[in-house]
Amino acid sequence: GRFVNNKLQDTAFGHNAAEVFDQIKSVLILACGTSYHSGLVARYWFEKYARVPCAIEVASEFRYRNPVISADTLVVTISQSGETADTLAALQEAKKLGVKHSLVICNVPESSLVRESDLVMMTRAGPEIGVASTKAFTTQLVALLLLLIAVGRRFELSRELEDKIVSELFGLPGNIEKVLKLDEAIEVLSQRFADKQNALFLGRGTHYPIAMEGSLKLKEISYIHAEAYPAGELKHGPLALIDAEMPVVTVAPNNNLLEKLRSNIQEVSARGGQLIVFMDETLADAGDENVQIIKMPSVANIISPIIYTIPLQLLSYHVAVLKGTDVDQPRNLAKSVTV
Ligand code: F1P
Repeated sequence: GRFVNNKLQDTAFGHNAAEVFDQIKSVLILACGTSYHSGLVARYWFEKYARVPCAIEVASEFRYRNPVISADTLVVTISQSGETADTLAALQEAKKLGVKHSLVICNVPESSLVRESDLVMMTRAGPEIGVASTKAFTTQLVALLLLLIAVGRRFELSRELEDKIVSELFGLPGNIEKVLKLDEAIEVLSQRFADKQNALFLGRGTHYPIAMEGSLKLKEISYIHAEAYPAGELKHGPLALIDAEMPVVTVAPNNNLLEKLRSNIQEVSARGGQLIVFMDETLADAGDENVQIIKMPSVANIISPIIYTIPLQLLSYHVAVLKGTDVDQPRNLAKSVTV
């Protein structure tokens, strides 16, 4: 019942959702870990496509800051488990500060965050067996696109873009199937990482948080130290780290980005660095022997963060398997951090 005649219903978020969405003037997203990264993508979407003022903070810091927050803000928490203590505490802090409306994007119906929130969007990603969040992340992104429609309609999201998002979402399974076919190529690529101590991930715009998520996955399951930077920040410090021992993974779906990345590519290549670029199959190669290109299916910008997440998850998986680490139960980590 979420869609009637291809139009998303407000009630997908709860019976009083329309009333809440009509009142809000801005969105504040609070989440931890992987869920924070999906929120970061959503901030780009909300502001870029619908001009919805959107802020985001890691939930674990929110209550230590005495933030200025207005009552007509919609607080959106994102959590796979619904039990992350810092996210729950942040929601409670926001309510103490006078916020009236809250919505949770969550995978567990009977969880604390669901109980504490006015509106609920269940992700239905199925049980996450491994500790590191993967399908929950891509599903959160889908839920956030639906929220973009519901809230964005009240701001500046055009009807045309709304229809485009809906049709791209219906086409998503087919595109994901195509990306999964890259599995073998990514397995081969993973050999370049197995003996490395460090890696860098670069992205721009909505793909910067995807680079962050790629680096978090590599850390979590293969224990390789990885950092993500916005592509433009490379020359402001991290370039000093580049040598043959530092693979640089770049998420560069569109031409505009690839053009701007050419100087990055040269900078890395000149220092003997290995560059791995995930890019749209329709674009021309960078043409450099130190650059390995993985060609991705050509997809609309709006859904490309979902599509580009998958090869990065596969990369971490194959590196972890090669290194013999426990993919499902990484050392020191818990499925939900309840303290
Ligand atoms: C947040 C999170 C996960 C991470 C690990 C620890 O959990 O940081 O993203 O992979 O499981 O917790 P949640 O609030 O999304 O359940």
